[in-house]
Amino acid sequence: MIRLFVALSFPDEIRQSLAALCAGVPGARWVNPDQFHLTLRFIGEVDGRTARTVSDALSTIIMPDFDLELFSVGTFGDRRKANSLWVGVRPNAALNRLQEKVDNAVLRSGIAPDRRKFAPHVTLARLNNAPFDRIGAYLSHHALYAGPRTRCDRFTLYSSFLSSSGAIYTPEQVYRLDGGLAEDAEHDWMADEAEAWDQDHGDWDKAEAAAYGAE
Ligand code: 2AM
Repeated sequence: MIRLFVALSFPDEIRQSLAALCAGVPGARWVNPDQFHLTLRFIGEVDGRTARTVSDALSTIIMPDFDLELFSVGTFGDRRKANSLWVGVRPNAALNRLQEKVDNAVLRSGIAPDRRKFAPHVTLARLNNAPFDRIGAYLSHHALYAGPRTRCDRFTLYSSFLSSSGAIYTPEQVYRLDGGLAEDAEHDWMADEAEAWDQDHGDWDKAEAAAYGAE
């Protein structure tokens, strides 16, 4: 099984700009700049075959490139007990359209709907009992933060590995918005995973095919 999500990754210019925001809240666990991303759809644990189906569905997405601007900061969780600190996005119809296309592709692959409304954000830190007044000061100080404008022409299927020092995100496949696959995915896990799955379940597939009278 593999834990997956679909997200936008960012160029170095944006990572550096976000990294500069990662200070000033005692006890915050700041995200490593390599790991910054904007989640379009969390998928969760799937087997190799489902992963391949999801990836095939994602590869059919085509739409024009668009610009994105990160803007302002906020928290999730109770007002007095925030659990994460994030950067938001200036309202962006094209980003919402991409999110809908990704969501539809994931649903078509048989993954359960995500009931939460899309709230585009880039998590900067996880918080655990951070002082309320320091969070308030941080939010006021960075309320008008505006990241460099960036062109989005691709999105990424990531795996997430939960280690003792936190989650490690790995880009597994990169999809260009013009419909092509980018060359810079880290490794061809889907072929490996899917092959392992097929080896484990091949006999079952054949038995099922026979039961349904297939050739
Ligand atoms: P977050 O940054 O706000 O925590 C990988 O876990 C990515 O998927 C994170 O960006 C996380 O958002 C997002 N995500 C959305 N729903 C999730 C869920 N139910 N469990 C874990 N991560 C989720």
